Amino acid sequence: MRIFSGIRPTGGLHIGNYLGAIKQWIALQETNECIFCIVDLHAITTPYDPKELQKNILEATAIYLAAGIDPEKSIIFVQSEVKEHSELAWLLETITPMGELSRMTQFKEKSKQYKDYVNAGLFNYPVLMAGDILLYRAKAVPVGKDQEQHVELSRTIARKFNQKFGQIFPEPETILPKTGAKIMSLTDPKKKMSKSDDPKSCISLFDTPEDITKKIMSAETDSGKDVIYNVTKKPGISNLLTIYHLLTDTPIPEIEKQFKGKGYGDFKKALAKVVVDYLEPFRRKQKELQTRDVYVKDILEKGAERARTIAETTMKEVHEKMGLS
Ligand code: ATP
Ligand code: LTN
Repeated sequence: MRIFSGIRPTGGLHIGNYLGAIKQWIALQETNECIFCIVDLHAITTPYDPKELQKNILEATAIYLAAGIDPEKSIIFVQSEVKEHSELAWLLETITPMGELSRMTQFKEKSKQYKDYVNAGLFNYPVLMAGDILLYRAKAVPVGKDQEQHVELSRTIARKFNQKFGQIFPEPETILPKTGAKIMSLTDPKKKMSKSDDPKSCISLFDTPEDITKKIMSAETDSGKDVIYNVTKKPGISNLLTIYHLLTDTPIPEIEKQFKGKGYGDFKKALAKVVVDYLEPFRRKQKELQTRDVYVKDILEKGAERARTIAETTMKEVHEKMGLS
């Protein structure tokens, strides 16, 4: 099965990105044809520094590689290097209802977050994302919960195109992880962990052991002192239990038993150690890759070449169907 997913190069990734998206990618690449994209054209829809963008792209690629994406098995490339993404987005915009776009939760949230930067690109963001997926006729899209609505819209756009111009696109399915599809913020467990939020609210994959420990020890917890999973009554501790469970594979009831009679402090200390140990190989590989820019750039160039071949074939058919050639 062909699979497509992407992440915006908007700064260091956090464990939410890892547990919601990248961890699934690593498993999926073993038995599927996977295409993973660094979506720089999406990153420029919110405020950014052009001087930092190339650095962020290389950093995101290093993260993919450090996390275990294998360039021999999967295609890794930068979105703007394959021009067909912009072109297909434009063509799909002509069949996407404005009403659907104005219902998108991410658009509403980001427009609130960046009041002086509400641009047409931000509004059309989900169409570019649909284009990313449909360009490769991907059947499935592994993402976190917050992106489910965008994949749904991609299905609608694919269906509309097929009805209007003739069948070319499969309707892509979302692949959500069973647990971890929405890791919550450490400072406000009612909000999702987010790159663009306060650094104290998220654990970056490359935080130092000291920072990780500090952030976990000061994470917002709930009233009471028992380490018990209950999302409505104890959202803070439940989020930390989810992270512990996902990084150790220990079932949640087992963790609860282990910490029975102990307080939040003991549990947080143990969790900090789990996270520090789990992320140690990431830090090591990332450091090594930082000194190998040429190797990373070479992977991206080869990836873009392979992606282009598929993209060109799809665009030829799209042009024919739409009467553009
Ligand atoms: P930003 O704050 O810049 O919007 P983000 O932290 O939301 O960034 P994205 O680049 O939008 O991260 O998301 C990359 C991938 O990680 C997507 O598949 C998304 O669904 C997933 N993801 C993001 N945040 C979380 C989270 N808190 N829990 C689980 N998955 C997440
Ligand atoms: N919008 C996504 C990133 C993204 C994506 C995609 C994900 C852009 N194009 C195609 C899956 C498939 C986000 O995580 N913010």
